[in-house]
Amino acid sequence: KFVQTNQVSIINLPFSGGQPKKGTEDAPELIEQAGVQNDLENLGYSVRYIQNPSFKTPPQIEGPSKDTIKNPQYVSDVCRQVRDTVKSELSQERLVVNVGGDHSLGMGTIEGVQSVYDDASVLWIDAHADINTPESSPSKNLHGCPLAFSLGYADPVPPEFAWTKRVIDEKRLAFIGLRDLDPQERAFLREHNIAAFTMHHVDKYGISKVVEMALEHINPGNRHPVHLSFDVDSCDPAVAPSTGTRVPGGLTFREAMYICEATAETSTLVAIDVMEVNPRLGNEEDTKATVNLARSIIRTSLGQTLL
Ligand code: Z70
Ligand code: MN
Ligand code: MN
Ligand code: MN
Repeated sequence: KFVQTNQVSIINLPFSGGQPKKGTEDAPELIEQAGVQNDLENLGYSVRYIQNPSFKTPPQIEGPSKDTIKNPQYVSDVCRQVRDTVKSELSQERLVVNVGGDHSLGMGTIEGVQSVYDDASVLWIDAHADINTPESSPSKNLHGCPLAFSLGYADPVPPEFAWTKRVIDEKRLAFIGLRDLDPQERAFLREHNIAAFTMHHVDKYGISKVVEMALEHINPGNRHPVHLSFDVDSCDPAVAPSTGTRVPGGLTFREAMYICEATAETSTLVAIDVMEVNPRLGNEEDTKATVNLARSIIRTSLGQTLL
């Protein structure tokens, strides 16, 4: 174990600036109200909650421009604060649970984790690879770009993101759940030989083999701390209906839990992100199901279903 204590910091990240749909800023509060603190206390953890209410409001309206990334200063400012908070909590030998918010926050959580555990592996569970550079991004939404910053692919780096660094190596990164890739994303995955397991691989090998291959690739012998970054759109829209980009043919609820359980079993987890829940999308039942999924991802990754 890399974290010896039973202390967990849950960092609420109410933020939607990395994509165009309002609503992901409402998710942390609803996930908190679902009873996550109680879940973790029942597992023997002591929980500290960190709120970031200021993330909800853009500091100023940034001019819409068709050819450049959206809200760069807002996303940058928030992600830099996220990096610092994650770093500070991990430095106190606590586990960190980051509750988003949209997945642009990942550039902040990754840098925060890497600043304390610089050989940590990243397991990215997503329908998307989120590895576009600002230039390659067809949508210009920054939630499609966090990994390009963490891998140092953005060239040129937009001035707002000059603080980002190449903090992870490709051999410490694996994906599960991919099924919606842009052309340059596919090129990066191939060119750099990144362990990318699509839904086709989940069908072909089954989830247990895929998770085994992914973890063996990024974390041979369980010698590295693991950062699990979970975008709920990796799951099928039937399981995670309230999310901004629903892509058919995703993970079942059990496949998602299997990933969390297998990660928990390694005893190497230092940080989890749960991202892209948007309670304003879908009906009340949809929102309940998606919030409940997020709650299950958190408690299962922290050992709920292990003997
Ligand atoms: C696309 C882009 C994305 C989430 C959509 C989509 C990225 N590759 N990520 N929804 N969560 O815009 O770059
Ligand atoms: Mn994502
Ligand atoms: Mn590193
Ligand atoms: Mn996604």
